[in-house]
Amino acid sequence: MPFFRRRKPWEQPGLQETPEPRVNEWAALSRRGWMALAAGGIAAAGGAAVWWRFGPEEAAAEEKSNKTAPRSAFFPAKRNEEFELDRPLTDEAAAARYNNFYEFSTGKRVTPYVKEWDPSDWKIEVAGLVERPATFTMDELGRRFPYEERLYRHRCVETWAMAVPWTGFPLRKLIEHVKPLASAKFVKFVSLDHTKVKGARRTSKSEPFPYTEGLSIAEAANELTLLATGIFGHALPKQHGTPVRLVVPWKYGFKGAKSLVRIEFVERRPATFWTTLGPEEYDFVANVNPKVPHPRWSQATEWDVGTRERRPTLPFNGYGELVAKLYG
Ligand SMILES: Nc1nc2c(c(=O)[nH]1)N[C@H]1C(S)=C(S)[C@@H](COP(=O)(O)O)O[C@H]1N2
Ligand SMILES: [Mo]
Repeated sequence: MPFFRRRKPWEQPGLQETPEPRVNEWAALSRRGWMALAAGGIAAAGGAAVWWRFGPEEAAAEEKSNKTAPRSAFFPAKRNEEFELDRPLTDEAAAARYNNFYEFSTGKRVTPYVKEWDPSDWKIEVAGLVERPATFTMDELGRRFPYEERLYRHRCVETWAMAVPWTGFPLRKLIEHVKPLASAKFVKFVSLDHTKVKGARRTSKSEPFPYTEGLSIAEAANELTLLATGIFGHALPKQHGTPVRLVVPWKYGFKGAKSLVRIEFVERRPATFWTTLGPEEYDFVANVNPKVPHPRWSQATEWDVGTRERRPTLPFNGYGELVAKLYG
């Protein structure tokens, strides 16, 4: 055994439990992010800003530049009142500034790195073991599958949590449209290829990009599983995974692959990003479970990225009634 080794990108402090959120947020910044933020904070707010945090002007400019332009006719969508929360919504700006998007940064402040990314002219391909493969532009997707809004809880495996209104549609509707063959047992989700995207992180070959996730067909067709195209009544900002991402609210957040370019119906369980990197930390099923600790921290409680309040973690993130049957 070497007596020290270099930290791999996924072993950075940002992935560990967060006993004191603000300290962690600071520690989680990659060196590159840390320097950019320090410069931004000082430029925006003069000497008054705490040097390592964003000033309000910088934050406002950032938010504006990272919204997906233009707001289309699909937003805001009508809220589906069936999905109620047991907690207040997380502050929109807080949720938009505490993200995981490893193609761009290993820190939580993703927004500075998505500025130069131009995701217009997006297409999403649906392929594999289906009767009717299809490719959709975002316009075609919105016209084919009417959007609705749902209030969902979100729980990251790192213990941070939020509660947000997503806009999108049940993945089940897309499944019905493409008609999977009987041999299709799993659905694979593939995120963008960031390697030629301006501003993206220079990732190493040992990181299994493109980011990939997977669900069993039954999980994919569950009423809760969404393809999300918006949040807080507008199109997804880049850092949240513009223009279309997966949302699986009873599972840890890493299952919700962002910026999808391909959905593929397959026979075998697909290899996925985090499960490939650390199967004992990030298992394929990844249902939220307060009783199963991460190897390095407890999952018994979680904290909201807006209020920083801690609360107990709920089994299946509170969605047991709708999904426990999948695992019985
Ligand atoms: N392509 C891609 N998708 C991703 C990730 C990522 O790094 N890359 N991070 C995941 C993790 S760990 C979480 S918790 C959620 C975070 O979503 P949010 O930043 O919109 O809150 O996105 C998930 N989807
Ligand atoms: Mo996560």
